[in-house]
Amino acid sequence: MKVNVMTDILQANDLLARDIRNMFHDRKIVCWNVMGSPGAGKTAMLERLVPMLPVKVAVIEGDLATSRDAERISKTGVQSAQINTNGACHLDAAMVRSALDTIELDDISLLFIENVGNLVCPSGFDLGEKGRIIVASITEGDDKPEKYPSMYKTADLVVVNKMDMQENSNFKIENFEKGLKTINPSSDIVPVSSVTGEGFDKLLGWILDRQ
Ligand SMILES: Nc1nc2c(ncn2[C@@H]2O[C@H](COP(=O)(O)OP(=O)(O)OP(=O)(O)O)[C@@H](O)[C@H]2O)c(=O)[nH]1
Ligand SMILES: [Mg+2]
Repeated sequence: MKVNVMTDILQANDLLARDIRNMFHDRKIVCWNVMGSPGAGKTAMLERLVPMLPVKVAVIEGDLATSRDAERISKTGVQSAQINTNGACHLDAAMVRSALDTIELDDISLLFIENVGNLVCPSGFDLGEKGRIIVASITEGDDKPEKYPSMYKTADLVVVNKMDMQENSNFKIENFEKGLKTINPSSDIVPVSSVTGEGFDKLLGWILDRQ
């Protein structure tokens, strides 16, 4: 008898993610799964964006080890929770379900889940989110959408971070955009710098349009 363990794991995850999505719907909570490479600036983007938001926010942080990202987010004054995956390269719905128990859901209408830094594994795991935001950074190179299609094809929005470093890089936003459109024509794209704040008005507008 052939046992397809991966299919079973994904089916179980999808069932739990469906329950989480229904719960978010009932509570009118909009949830974004924030994904991207290690060090792309996922936490830095959230640190700048969260204080700009006129709605109540919480952030769930996913990392292999340490609580550093949740500590950084808590300094903005919003609720945060840290998941440590103990080696796993992605979050799954069961981990998110446990973290949700530590958040006052009555107090929020917007939730960001920062996934483990990885451009492959997180894409296969539904967390019950409304949609997906990929944070890319210009130091990764402008060819990444086509090289990591499984991730980029699931994005609703790609935030291209670290635009303040463009002068010293060979990154061309038009190459990146062309590759993204090939993989995922419906994704939006917003270039930003989490250091200077460039692009954050547009990013804020994108989030609030979907709130
Ligand atoms: N110059 C510049 N540096 C940035 C920007 N955004 C983030 N950084 C720096 O990039 C490094 C990584 O930022 P993080 O926010 O920790 O990145 P991350 O994607 O959350 O990383 P992981 O959670 O470890 O995957 C830090 O040293 C940040 O200060 C930016 O817009 N410009
Ligand atoms: Mg981070």
